[in-house]
Amino acid sequence: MAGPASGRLWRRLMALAEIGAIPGGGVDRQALTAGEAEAWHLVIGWGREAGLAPQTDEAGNLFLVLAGRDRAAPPVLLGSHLDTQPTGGRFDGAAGVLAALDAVTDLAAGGRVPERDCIVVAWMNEEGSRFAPGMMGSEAFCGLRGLAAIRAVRDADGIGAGDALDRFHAWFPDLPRRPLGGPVATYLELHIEQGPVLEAAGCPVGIVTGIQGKKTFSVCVSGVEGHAGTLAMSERRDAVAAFARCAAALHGAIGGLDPAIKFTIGRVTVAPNAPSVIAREVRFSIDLRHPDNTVLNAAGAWIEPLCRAEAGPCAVAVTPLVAAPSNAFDPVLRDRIARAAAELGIRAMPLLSAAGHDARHLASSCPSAMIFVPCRAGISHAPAEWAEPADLAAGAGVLARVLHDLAFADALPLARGDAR
Ligand code: HGY
Ligand code: MN
Ligand code: MN
Repeated sequence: MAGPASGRLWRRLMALAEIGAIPGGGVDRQALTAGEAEAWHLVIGWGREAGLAPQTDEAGNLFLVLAGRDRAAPPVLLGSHLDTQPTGGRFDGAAGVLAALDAVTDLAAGGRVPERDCIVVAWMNEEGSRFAPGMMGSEAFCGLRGLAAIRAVRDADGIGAGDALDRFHAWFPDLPRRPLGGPVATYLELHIEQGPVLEAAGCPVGIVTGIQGKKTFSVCVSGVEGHAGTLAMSERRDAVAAFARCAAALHGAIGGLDPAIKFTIGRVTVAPNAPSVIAREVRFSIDLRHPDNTVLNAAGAWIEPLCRAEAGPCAVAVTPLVAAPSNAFDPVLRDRIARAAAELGIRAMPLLSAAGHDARHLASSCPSAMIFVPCRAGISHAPAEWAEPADLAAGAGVLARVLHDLAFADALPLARGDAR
């Protein structure tokens, strides 16, 4: 399907990708930075052209509202996120926000007032790279993480998320605030797959069955500083040496547990990080994922004992950050997505999401579903991330068609077999 919307969607994606562009076609537009604010200005402008009213909330989420006939009815929300990893791609998050904007823009242009508000959303800090953990905006919206805990988190420069949020909001002094959270009728999110399945199957649209489970931790190994040239090896409490043993043991025991497990130590910070000083402290991240919650929980329970066993003379503190079980998206919505694809003559297939998304949290509050489009070789969280215009147009077309059903349905959630 290649209509004006697909041309507009692609042009906007490429324009948005200019904000925070890095060599190799990637994007560095991290949460609550001036870059993300610039992206907000651009997207708010496009929303205003379509007659959508911009709003934000205390958690720093962005909403673009198409007013419905019954303003008191729970709205339909659709979107994703505008923040990226430091070496992110042009499509992760942005494709979902802009496809949602395209669908609501076309709905508004149709001239028929929807039964309920239809709202484009961009969630705050989905990626969790500047402030960990990620998905702060959707967790706060769904009441899964308190604002005080979110505002207390600090980035690598010691800037608190709360201060960053207040500074960010100050860049939008006239943006109305909506109450945090509230009832939602249905949530939809389009996203690139960030995996190889759809491309390998030659299929332009994925109907996401659910998101695999995820646990993240922050681990602190504490030793004692010393002179690299004078302190005997037997006297040392070397935090880097202890970290190396912990990392090797964790990769051996958990990383090799079974083919479906994903175990990542992605961030390591050393203090004082000086070549001739025996390290006082090492903080490192753990990202653990598996589709089977029993395996995920068992592997997660091994982390602390394994680290303690390898720490030697150093101390270890393991802090759980995220514990998100595998979930299943709404079967009625998945069925509706399948029918919309069939009506448009677009091939679609079910698949599990290996990557995490805000939809996981919305699914705890309302019927939610995701539409995937392929990305080249499954590459994501890297500048080489790429999606084909035709696939994005196909996925956006399916999203728009399902939105149309949700916008004009007499009642939501949709019941199985609801006619269009
Ligand atoms: O980490 C994730 O799964 C997501 O892409 N932020
Ligand atoms: Mn994403
Ligand atoms: Mn991501």
